[in-house]
Amino acid sequence: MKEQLEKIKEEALKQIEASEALDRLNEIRVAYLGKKGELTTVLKSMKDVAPEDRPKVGQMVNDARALIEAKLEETKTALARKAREEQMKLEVIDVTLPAKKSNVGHSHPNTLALEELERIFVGMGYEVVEGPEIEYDEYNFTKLNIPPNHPAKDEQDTFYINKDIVLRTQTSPVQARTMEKGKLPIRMISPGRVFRSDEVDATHSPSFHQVEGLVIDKNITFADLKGTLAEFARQLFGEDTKVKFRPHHFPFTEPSAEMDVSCFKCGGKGCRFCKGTGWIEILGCGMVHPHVFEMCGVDPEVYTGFAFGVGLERISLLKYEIDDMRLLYENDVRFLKQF
Ligand code: 2NL
Repeated sequence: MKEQLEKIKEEALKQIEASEALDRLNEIRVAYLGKKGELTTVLKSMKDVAPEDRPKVGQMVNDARALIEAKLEETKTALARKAREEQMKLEVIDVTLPAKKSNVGHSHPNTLALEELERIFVGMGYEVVEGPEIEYDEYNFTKLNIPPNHPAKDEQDTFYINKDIVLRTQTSPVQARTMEKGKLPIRMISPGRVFRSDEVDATHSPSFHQVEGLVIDKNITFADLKGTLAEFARQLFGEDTKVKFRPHHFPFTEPSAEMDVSCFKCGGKGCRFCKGTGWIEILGCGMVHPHVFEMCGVDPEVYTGFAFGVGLERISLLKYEIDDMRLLYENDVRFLKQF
């Protein structure tokens, strides 16, 4: 019986040492220590042992069991550690690999055009002032010499929040508010979103952007307007750009004009871009109407001034040769990346 026990013990230890997986250890445990395991079988045959030898044999069986269990436990720990080390090796992070490329956005053509306009006017000493997109009818129309029932209210039809409040149709209310504050002289541009109740097509949108300018001081004349806007055109479209002023009408300026620039594509000879005329219409402008001054608290006997308004989309479309305004509002990165 003693030899049998020794053999079982040796065989068990040998198998434990040779095992390479935790599953295998469990099989060994069942085979030796389980209910039908080899050691258990020995215990069951105790009845064949002489009564006086039973305690000794019992002790030997227990020792063998303890030894096998200890060996199993020790091997289990070693195998688990080895498995973990291998896992760590597999999961190691190579910090020298190139990083994932992050998707960087791109400035919108309107943003690029606005930054260019701001750069030019800030360079001439203008301040950039922004204001609310929802305005009182009074600031959007009345104070700009567009009284109730004026036909310009039809041309600039907009979205009414109620009978007194509208989505602004121009950024001039920002300038009216600046004049009211009474700090003169003024040299400002007011860029921002404006609204008109227009159908969407290649050149119209119910929401677009405007940059208006306003200069008020003593002795400001139409010559200042022409000189300033000619310089603006040269900086925006190139040193050789010529400008031309055509008489026009705006309710808030008198006299008023539209300014054309010589076509920067053909240099004024006439091409597809300028529809054969050699000129491209750029902005509206004029001398601030004395009635506007009065309604905004500026004394027209002391001060004069000029104002102008540019459609920002018009500049982006021209500058970047885009032929449909709708492309500006579709948020397609493939389009945006081109500029
Ligand atoms: C256009 C024409 C213009 C103004 C805007 C203005 C503002 C004040 C007083 C007087 Cl507070 N005038 N703004 C003047 C002339 C023309 O815009 O066609 N814009 C796209």
